[in-house]
Amino acid sequence: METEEEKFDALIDADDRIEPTDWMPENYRKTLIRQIAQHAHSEIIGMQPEGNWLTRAPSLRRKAILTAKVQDEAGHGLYLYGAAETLGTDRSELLDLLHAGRQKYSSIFNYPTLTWADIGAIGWLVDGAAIMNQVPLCRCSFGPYARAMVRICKEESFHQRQGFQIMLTLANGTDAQREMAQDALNRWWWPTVMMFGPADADSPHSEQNMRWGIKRISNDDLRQKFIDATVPQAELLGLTIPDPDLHWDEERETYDIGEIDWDEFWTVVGGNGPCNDDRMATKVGAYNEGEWVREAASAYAIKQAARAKEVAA
Ligand code: BYC
Repeated sequence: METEEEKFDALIDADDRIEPTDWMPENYRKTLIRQIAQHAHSEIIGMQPEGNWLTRAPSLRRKAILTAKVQDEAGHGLYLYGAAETLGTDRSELLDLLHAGRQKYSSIFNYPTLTWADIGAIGWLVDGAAIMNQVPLCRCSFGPYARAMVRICKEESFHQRQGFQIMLTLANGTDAQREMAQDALNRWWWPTVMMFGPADADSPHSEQNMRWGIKRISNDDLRQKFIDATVPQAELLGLTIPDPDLHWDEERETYDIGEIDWDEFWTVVGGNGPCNDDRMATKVGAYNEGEWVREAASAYAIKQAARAKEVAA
């Protein structure tokens, strides 16, 4: 008779989905909780750099669009916490781990948004990178994560376009606007390139995650796809990517880039980037201020449960 592990391996080999009620190896479950939680936390913390410009958007239309985008990120966080909960964990547990610094969120959100052009650069570059990473996750072997990603990717695609449109407007505007757009590209380019994670050779989780069908494309291959898609977009904008070594490699038929500053990446991941302390203080502060909402919601739920019991009796 087939063991549970053999059944699981057969599903993975057949490229089928694993569902929450299926048996799964403990490390598969833990890896997914780690990745989905990190992803959910990134969506929620990612609201901060953009939220910073909600009150200063240059027009009512831009403000409405940005508000909708930031709300979308909150929704993504909620779908993802929901997906993680199907693995037997609890959202409040995951938040405790984040607040205690024991779970990560994406390095990219530890950089400041200094001008309005940063909102364009985030949409264009950061959401562009996120889509590149997340489209293959729609085929992830764990059903609830894969299904959550389908809707998230549709919304991210709209976000990317609104970011590019902001950059296009600035790039075709006054000299000061063009300079602002170039400055934002200068500051966001390398952190976005780093977002895909360490080089394959230095990525401890990649091999196993690829075998389990959690990751479908490696960090380096996704990074390359992003660069190849984005360089022509920068050319269309008339902006210069801040990498003197960037060039088209005739033989490989792809762009080669200069050295990535991995020290900077690990410094930011390690909690010492420009905004790490600020992001966490804001997040923990908001959570603590929301205590009364959680108390009210749970008092209401207890009351409803008691009423349902009375009716049933
Ligand atoms: N930042 O072996 P590796 C968004 C960590 S939100 C921080 O390659 P893995 C958006 C990694 O966790 C974007 N840490 O790991 C929202 C691991 O550390 P631990 C978020 C990073 O898991 C609002 C160690 O480095 N997207 O789209 O195989 C507005 C070794 O790495 C980072 C996701 O979360 C990083 N950038 O691959 C706009 C997508 N990179 O856990 C946009 C889902 C690596 O061992 N996640 N680390 O302590 C993934 O696809 C994968 O988890 C990663 C890393 C590619 C990120």
